Amino acid sequence: MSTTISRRGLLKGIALAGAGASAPGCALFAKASGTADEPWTGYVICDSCNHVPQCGIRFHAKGNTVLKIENWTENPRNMLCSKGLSTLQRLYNPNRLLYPMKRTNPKGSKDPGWVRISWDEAYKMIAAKMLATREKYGPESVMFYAGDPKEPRPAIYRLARYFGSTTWCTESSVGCRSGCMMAEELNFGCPNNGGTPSADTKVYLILATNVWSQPLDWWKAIMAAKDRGCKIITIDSRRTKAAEIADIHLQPRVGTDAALVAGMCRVLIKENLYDKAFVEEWTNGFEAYKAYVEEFTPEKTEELTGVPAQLVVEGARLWAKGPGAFTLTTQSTSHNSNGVNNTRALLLLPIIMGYIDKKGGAAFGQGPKGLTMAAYGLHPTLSEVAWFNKPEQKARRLDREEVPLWAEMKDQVSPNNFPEWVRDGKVRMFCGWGFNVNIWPSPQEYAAAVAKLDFAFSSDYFYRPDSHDNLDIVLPAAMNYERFAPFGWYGPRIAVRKPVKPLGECREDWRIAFELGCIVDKPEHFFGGDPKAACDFVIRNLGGAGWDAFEAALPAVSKVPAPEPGFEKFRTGRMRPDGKPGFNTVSGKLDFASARAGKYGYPELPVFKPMMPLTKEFDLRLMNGTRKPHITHSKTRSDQPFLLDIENCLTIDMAPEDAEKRGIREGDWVEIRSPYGGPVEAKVTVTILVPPGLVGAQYGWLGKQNTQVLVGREVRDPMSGYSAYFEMPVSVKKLEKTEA
Ligand SMILES: Nc1nc2c(c(=O)[nH]1)N[C@H]1C(S)=C(S)[C@@H](COP(=O)(O)OP(=O)(O)OC[C@H]3O[C@@H](n4cnc5c(=O)[nH]c(N)nc54)[C@H](O)[C@@H]3O)O[C@H]1N2
Ligand SMILES: Nc1nc2c(c(=O)[nH]1)N[C@H]1C(S)=C(S)[C@@H](COP(=O)(O)OP(=O)(O)OC[C@H]3O[C@@H](n4cnc5c(=O)[nH]c(N)nc54)[C@H](O)[C@@H]3O)O[C@H]1N2
Ligand SMILES: [Mo]
Repeated sequence: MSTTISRRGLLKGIALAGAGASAPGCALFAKASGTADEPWTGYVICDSCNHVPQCGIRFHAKGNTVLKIENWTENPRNMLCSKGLSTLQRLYNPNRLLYPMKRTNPKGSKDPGWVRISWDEAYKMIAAKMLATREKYGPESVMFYAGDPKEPRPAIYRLARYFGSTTWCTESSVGCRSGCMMAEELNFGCPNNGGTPSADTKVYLILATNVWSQPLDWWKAIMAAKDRGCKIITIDSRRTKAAEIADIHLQPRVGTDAALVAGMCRVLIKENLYDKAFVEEWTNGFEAYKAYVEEFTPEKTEELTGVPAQLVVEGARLWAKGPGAFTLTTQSTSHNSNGVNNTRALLLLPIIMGYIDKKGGAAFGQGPKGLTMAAYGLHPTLSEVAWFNKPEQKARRLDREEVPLWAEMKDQVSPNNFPEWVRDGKVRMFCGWGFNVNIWPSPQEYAAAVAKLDFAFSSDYFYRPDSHDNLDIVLPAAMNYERFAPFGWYGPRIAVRKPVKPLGECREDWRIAFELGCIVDKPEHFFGGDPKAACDFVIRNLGGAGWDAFEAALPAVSKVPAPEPGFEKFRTGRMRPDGKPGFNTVSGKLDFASARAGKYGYPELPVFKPMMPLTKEFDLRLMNGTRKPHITHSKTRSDQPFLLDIENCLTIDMAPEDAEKRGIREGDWVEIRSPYGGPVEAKVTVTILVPPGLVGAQYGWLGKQNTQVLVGREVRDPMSGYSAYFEMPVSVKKLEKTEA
């Protein structure tokens, strides 16, 4: 598949789509400047979703202008989707930020009065503020933040570390995958959210994972397994594509997974289907869990979850016909107020059956030494992750009393109390990369906090009024086609890039972080400001031949040495840093009960807890944010106008019964309210994708269509500090209007 667009056609398309994100009063578009007309071929990584699947893009350029893109077939991830294929529209979008800008009007003014400044001036102002703020209020008062963009992170980790601030946080510590990862680490002693089924897998468990959130090859692998005769069980609150192809679809009400799993485990125990020998030798706390699940009869489980009693039994019996593998959502089960425990419960299913690291079971893959995307640190040595994990740093953390288990386990601070930190003077300055206030519940409160800071800057592709209007400086970031760092990696394989030069004065994020580091600290800590040198350092650290050799090999994707794969690595000490058999948990075993959680007053077992009750007024539950194939968070709308052709406003999914009761039909406009905010306006799709009682929505639409105002800040999972994005009770009423 490939896509080609002409500059003229592109500009026309964008004008029609009315891209709503330009900076007031700035000429932002510069022509791509090429040197020669020689056609050449480049290689980069797609950054459309969350910088994680790292799908490969091959592009054809003339001079410095990319004319056409296609699948980079030699790359292990080589199928571009609608989002990736439209990224050229983003690269040449006339609303791109191209120059550093500073405000000239006081905060709170309607027009910030942005003027173009040089990088020198921007760096001088920022560095002076960083040093003065640290001097006066201590290092923790300077907050470092990266949004969904994960690629800038390794460099920002390093900047925060050498600047000496533990107030380093990301969208993952606000509310992405780290909540589920916390559950994985509590149960397994390491992150593991599963993988695709192998040739020997007999049953595959899809735990709340959305086909549309995954790279295209994910679905292909599952369909291939199904063709081989592998049985599929899907546990999802909606009737998704993954539910449609399942042999058994278990559809618990949102946030009730801990009860469903308790019911299933009770069946496995009563019918003696579980792996007794494995449980005895390799797990901890089984007896306590066994006693806990006693009350979760199939009937009681049905009452709590909505899953028919018979299906609870059948689901458990089918799962016992393993070996079984699983895949776990990256985030959605952590988006309710019992999120970590619901996720821990789901992850007991492979444990109780002993499918851990067995042939055909749940693999515990090990990449090249130290290379871990799990912390989005790319490489712990580059990111200096060890520094953040030292006791003296942990003792200084701003979140240590608010989310103590999180603070112990995670190297990134939980910033969900950012408004309170600003109010109390704990945070004075903000250094952002890809910062979006609309990630948060009640985003207006976070925007107001930004306005109260002494100084704030962020780097971005575009000017986003909600997030940027109260900054002091906005910096233009180079896009994926224009940067060297970081390289893509797929197990032992490493894909370096051959990019174009940035448009205007854009700079890559790694360079911005390193250049600031050179000023506030020492150039020798920051590779003299050179991102490519930093990547070369990591590649050589991994035993690879280095950047130049890897670039010369393009389009082939090079390799670094990696540990031999192997099964049951826990028997031979490969799962623990000390080399002893077992797992890297406190108990040394897989934990049904976690003393680590108990230490801070959380329940040791992954217990069930009811969700916020619905009321007469707020009689539906809002699942605010499940993924769609053509949308990423708040991006990919006006940035890539092709995608607005698919959907150009907030649409919500409603079950036919719920729509009918309210006199609502497909295509009607409605208003949504919650106890915390609204009204939010949306167009309705009537669909069996959602069960009665549940409304599904996309977050990321702005203005009157911004669903984040419906989410209350105080409803959180106490373990992760994450907001209950998927739990809010809402009302939905028909509006008498036909246009947005
Ligand atoms: N209600 C609800 N809220 C949610 C979620 C949900 O499901 N429901 N999901 C949560 C999850 S899982 C996530 S990951 C977050 C996502 O939350 P965000 O991090 O807010 O994601 P984006 O909307 O992608 O915004 C990121 C910003 O970074 C900019 N950007 C993109 N790439 C780069 C880059 O490489 N460099 C720089 N400098 N800037 C860049 C974009 O232009 C954009 O302005 O939202 C969370 N919030
Ligand atoms: N197209 C696209 N792809 C993306 C993104 C994007 O914005 N767009 N974002 C990327 C990012 S940052 C992330 S974190 C991932 C998210 O990836 P996923 O977590 O896979 O995505 P979601 O669609 O939020 O949720 C998955 C499923 O969980 C179900 N679910 C929700 N709550 C519950 C519950 O309480 N119990 C059960 N059993 N099921 C539940 C939903 O019905 C949904 O089908 O996607 C990444 N990929
Ligand atoms: Mo995410």
